[in-house]
Amino acid sequence: VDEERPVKPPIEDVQEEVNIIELKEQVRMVDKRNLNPVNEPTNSTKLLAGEKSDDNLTAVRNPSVHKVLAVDLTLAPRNPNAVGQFGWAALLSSNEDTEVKRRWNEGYFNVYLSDRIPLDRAIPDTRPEMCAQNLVHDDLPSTSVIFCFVDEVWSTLLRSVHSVLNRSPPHLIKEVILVDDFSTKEYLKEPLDEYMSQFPKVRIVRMKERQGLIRARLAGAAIAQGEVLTFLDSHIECNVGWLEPLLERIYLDRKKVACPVIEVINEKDMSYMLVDNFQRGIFKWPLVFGWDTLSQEYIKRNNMAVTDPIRCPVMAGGLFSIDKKYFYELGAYDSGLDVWGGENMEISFKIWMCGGEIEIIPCSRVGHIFRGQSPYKFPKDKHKTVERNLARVAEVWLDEYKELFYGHSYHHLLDKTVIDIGNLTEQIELRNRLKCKSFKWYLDNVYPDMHAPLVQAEGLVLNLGLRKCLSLQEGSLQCFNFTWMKTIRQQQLCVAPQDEGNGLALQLCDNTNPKLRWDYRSSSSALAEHIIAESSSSQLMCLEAGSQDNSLLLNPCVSSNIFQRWQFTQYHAQ
Ligand code: LR7
Ligand code: MN
Repeated sequence: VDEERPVKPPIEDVQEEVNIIELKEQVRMVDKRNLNPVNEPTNSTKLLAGEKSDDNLTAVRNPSVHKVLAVDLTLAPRNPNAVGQFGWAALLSSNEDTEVKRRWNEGYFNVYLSDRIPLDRAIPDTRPEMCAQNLVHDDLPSTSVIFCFVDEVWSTLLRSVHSVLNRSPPHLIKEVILVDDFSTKEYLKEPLDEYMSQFPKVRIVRMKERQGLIRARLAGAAIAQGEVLTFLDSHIECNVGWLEPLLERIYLDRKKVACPVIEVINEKDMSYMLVDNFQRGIFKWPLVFGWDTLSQEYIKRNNMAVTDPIRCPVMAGGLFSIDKKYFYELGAYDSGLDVWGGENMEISFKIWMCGGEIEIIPCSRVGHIFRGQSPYKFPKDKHKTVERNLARVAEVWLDEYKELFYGHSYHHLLDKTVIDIGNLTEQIELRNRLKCKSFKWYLDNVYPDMHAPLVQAEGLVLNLGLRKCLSLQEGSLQCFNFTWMKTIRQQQLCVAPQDEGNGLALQLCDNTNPKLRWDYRSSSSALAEHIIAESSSSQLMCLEAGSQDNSLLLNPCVSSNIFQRWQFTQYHAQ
């Protein structure tokens, strides 16, 4: 998932048609769509073979090109020579570097440059050619476009709105709702009201306190009058013909949730970059979003054309259209999700498990600025916010598979005294009321290629031929599994150290009890260890097979002790 995916260069003949500055480093192959999810270690940007380093601004600087004055083109005819026009990389002179750097953190992209690009610039039409043959109905439903934002950069917010107004059939746009999530910037107050007053379709709603994007979207949806809700991030550019294919899909089936292909507005040079076809949205444990290219085999088997909708196990989150009534039938978003993150998983599982479908529509394309960091402040710690949201989603939707979520580095979330994930009654009731299918059904039917073994390893055995002396090895009830919760489990019972002495016993499993957790150290030739938390002894204690009888003991770990070496008959984790 985290591999680089190639981005195709913008369409070549645009350059010939238009007499603009020769651009050498036009094509940037680094895929910006791979987010650095907060719940995964960040990878530094990888480059494709033969590429130049991308970690500076020199690629957008060309001393022979002059700074183009910021021309307000909103009301003027398009200027083919304007900086960034046609989605080409905009070039700045080297003496502008300081300004570029100075303003970078306002949005964690090239804000200085964005402010110089026309608000209604043209971008290359990146739709597959076959899209021209697609027909849509002439009585499509109208949509309310909802942008929520907090401290968004002025020029990108406006460019986002202009792209909707300019590139959508007017009769399909019921309104554009801007939900200001309690921004601190002055320019987003009266100046924004004033600017938008020239567009009768634009409505502005302001949150009275910071709510986060989930509750801000809900506030926008609550006042929406269109038949379809279309959610967009506030730093996007809708491409030619983006809307009709989304609405057509919903028109044909109101339970389909349609997403555009998310393309890339380069955060350094603001060029519009198209992405490869046949990409779907997926997740890996612990609920980390990613992109995945459909295999040739899948494409062949389903006889897929480049323009065919792509079924997605999960959506990226920010850009999609959904029938408004259906959105509310599904219970909208869980309003207990805070600020940012996880809501894409929630709505995706909910849609699939409760009778809907999520698709990427290749003939609908929208560019998005992928930023390395969030430019706005989080009311609480970002990691904590996201993991709490994800834990809510896991508890409501994942059934027994939630162990895989917690088991992939979220064990600490099991301790509900450390983290309060809030009340879930309403969400669980909703799931029951809607008679949603199980997560297993979802895995089997929507995401069958997902690797989701319920335990890490099965069949605990001693490493040696000493099976006879070990009672665990005899009879049908002798099979112990090593779970994602790190327990050594046999049905409902778990191997537990006794409070006193070095004996062990079986007790009812309790995933929240850290005393039942064992570390399996494959490096020290299959050793199951139990970490004693008591501060008095920081010594590692290991599960040991009694050498004389059938007993199991807990003894200080000694790596040379062969009675402490354990293995399993089958391992499932990668
Ligand atoms: O507290 C907040 N209040 C807000 O109004 C935090 C954010 N926001 C706004 C913000 O101004 C922006 O317009 O919400 C929007 C999304 O925030 P971003 O742009 O910081 O999010 P992102 O693009 O980094 O992250 C993706 O995942 C998010 C998880 O909650 C949301 O679903 C985003 O919409 C989503 N973006 C996309 O899907 C675009 C493609 C990214 C990919 C892959
Ligand atoms: Mn975004």
